[in-house]
Amino acid sequence: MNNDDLFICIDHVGLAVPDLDEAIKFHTEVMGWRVLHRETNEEQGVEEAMIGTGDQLAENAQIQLLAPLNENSTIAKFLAKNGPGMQQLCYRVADIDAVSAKLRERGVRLLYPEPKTGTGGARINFAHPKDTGGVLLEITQPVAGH
Ligand code: CMX
Repeated sequence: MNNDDLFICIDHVGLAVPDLDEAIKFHTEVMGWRVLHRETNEEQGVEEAMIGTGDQLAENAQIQLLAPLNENSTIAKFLAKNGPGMQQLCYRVADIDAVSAKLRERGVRLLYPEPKTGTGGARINFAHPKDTGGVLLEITQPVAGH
């Protein structure tokens, strides 16, 4: 990794789905991906699964399946407006505090003043699609060892 690089790689692409079990079935049985991790994140209002290849989270690029936990969920709102589909792109970073500072310095507004907790305990934040050319951009610092 070059010292000037902000990002390590694409960590995952997030897909909004109405039903997590059905989406897992399609992406494993038809697409041949593997479920690497599954959890409920109350704060984000989602039931989610990370699918991909390899043996553990954040080993390779992943697909995150995101189903709404309730009707107030960001994902419920997204599904009502757009239907199922790509909701976010997520870049992996080594130091989210340093990258957040750099992005803010360059005029990109992040949604949260401090990182929140994402998949598998990762530290996450988001840049609003209005600041990033129409793509909801997440940045994630996975837990060391994942
Ligand atoms: N991708 C691209 N554009 C999007 C978008 C998305 N996912 N979500 C909203 N937008 C656009 C809308 O199209 C709309 O544009 P126009 O004004 O041109 O019509 C504008 O943003 C506002 O849309 P909205 O429906 O009113 O949405 P909100 O402002 O209520 O919410 C956002 C947008 C980004 C603040 C909200 O989705 C958010 O807080 N996201 C971050 C948290 C999150 O996504 N959590 C779930 C995943 C958890 C995880 O990854 O772990």
